[in-house]
Amino acid sequence: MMISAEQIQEGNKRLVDHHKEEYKLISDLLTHKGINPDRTIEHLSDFQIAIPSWALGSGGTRFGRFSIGGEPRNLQEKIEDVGLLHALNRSSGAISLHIPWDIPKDPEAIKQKAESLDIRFDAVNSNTFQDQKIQKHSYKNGSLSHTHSDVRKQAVEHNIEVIKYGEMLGSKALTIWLADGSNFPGQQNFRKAFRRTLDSMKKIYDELPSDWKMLIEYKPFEPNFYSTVIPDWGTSHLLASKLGDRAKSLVDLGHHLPNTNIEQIVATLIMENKLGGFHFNDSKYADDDLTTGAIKPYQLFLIFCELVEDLVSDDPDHTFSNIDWMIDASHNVKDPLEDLLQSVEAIKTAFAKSLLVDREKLEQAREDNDVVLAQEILQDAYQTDVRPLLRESRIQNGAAADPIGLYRKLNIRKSLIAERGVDTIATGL
Ligand code: PSV
Ligand code: MN
Repeated sequence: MMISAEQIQEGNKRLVDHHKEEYKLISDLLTHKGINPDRTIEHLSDFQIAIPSWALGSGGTRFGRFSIGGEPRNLQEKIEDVGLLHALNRSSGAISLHIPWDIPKDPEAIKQKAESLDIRFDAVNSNTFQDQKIQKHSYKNGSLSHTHSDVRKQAVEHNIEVIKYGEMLGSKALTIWLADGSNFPGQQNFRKAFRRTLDSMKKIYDELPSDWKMLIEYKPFEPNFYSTVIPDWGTSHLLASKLGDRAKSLVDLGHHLPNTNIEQIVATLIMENKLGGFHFNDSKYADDDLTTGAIKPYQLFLIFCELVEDLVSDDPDHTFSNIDWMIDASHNVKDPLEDLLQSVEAIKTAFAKSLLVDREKLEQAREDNDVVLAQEILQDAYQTDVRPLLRESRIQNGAAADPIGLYRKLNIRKSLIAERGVDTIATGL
């Protein structure tokens, strides 16, 4: 199923007049502050956030899974779902595939389908955290860090195979997230596990096409509860530094212990030119995979303040455009498409607010150790209602003024259920 340009226009009609009034207010406010509204809209329009192929169905926990109905049955349908999101917000123009859940059996047809919906292929993800039926060795005790060389070899070969699939579709990055680690003290030799992981990663890095990046994700716990081989940004950064320029760290918001200062991590990685990928979600406790911005929107804003620092300074070598942005969430009770629309909106809201920070004044306040003023400057941007800016960017790009409103008005989920059935289950976590 597809949403036509006419349906979008029709849906926007009744909202446009009121929007114009609201947009005028904010564009006057920005101009008054010396910020160019058109440039801000341009930044917003350029910013695309990839949708992970595994977030299009209802996720589950180890206690249960409640299907939403009409879940995509194959890769074609997953791409169609991303096409629906992109038609509604024009900000979801990329999909990130997970192998072997999404092996493209007919890569040409898959590519064409994506092209027809204006969707490109973001980073490809390998999976050495689950055993597949046809696989020889088990990953129960690890993959790239395993004590046995034949298991490591299998995991390395899998990653190289993932690169090959990515190449067929035009991806430019491989994301590695390892479940490797240990559940009990004494179980694993930390140093040996690190060295084995590095050695395996070197073998994968050697096979990385010259215009590709290797993104190394870190996570402090789960599924292992005592230690993980790549627990934090420092370890990810260490591996990336030892591997080479094209290896970078990937920050997943859910992969930090509560209250970690993620914005500071972001600042350091950008400073070292080692931030390559970003996974958005939100959490109260750990890797909760909740809708981005649902719990800690101010933290998200502060993170964006760091992310955009070199973008707003018009530094031609800025990191921002070279980062792979992706939502990494799971939807246990919401319609996944509605949840993804909410996440994109929250991400762009934080992004837009971060663009409103008066950087010059902030820097001066910092130099003067004027703590109160520095906080006021951040709050001034954070408290601004940027929704009309986001709406204007969508309208200019032919998207829906109110994506969730239109999704509901068009009864998309009902149509998907009619087309695909109630009992469909999408591959993924
Ligand atoms: C597991 O925590 C995880 O959410 C990682 O963040 C990966 O990016 C994702 O699963 C898919 O492998
Ligand atoms: Mn992730």
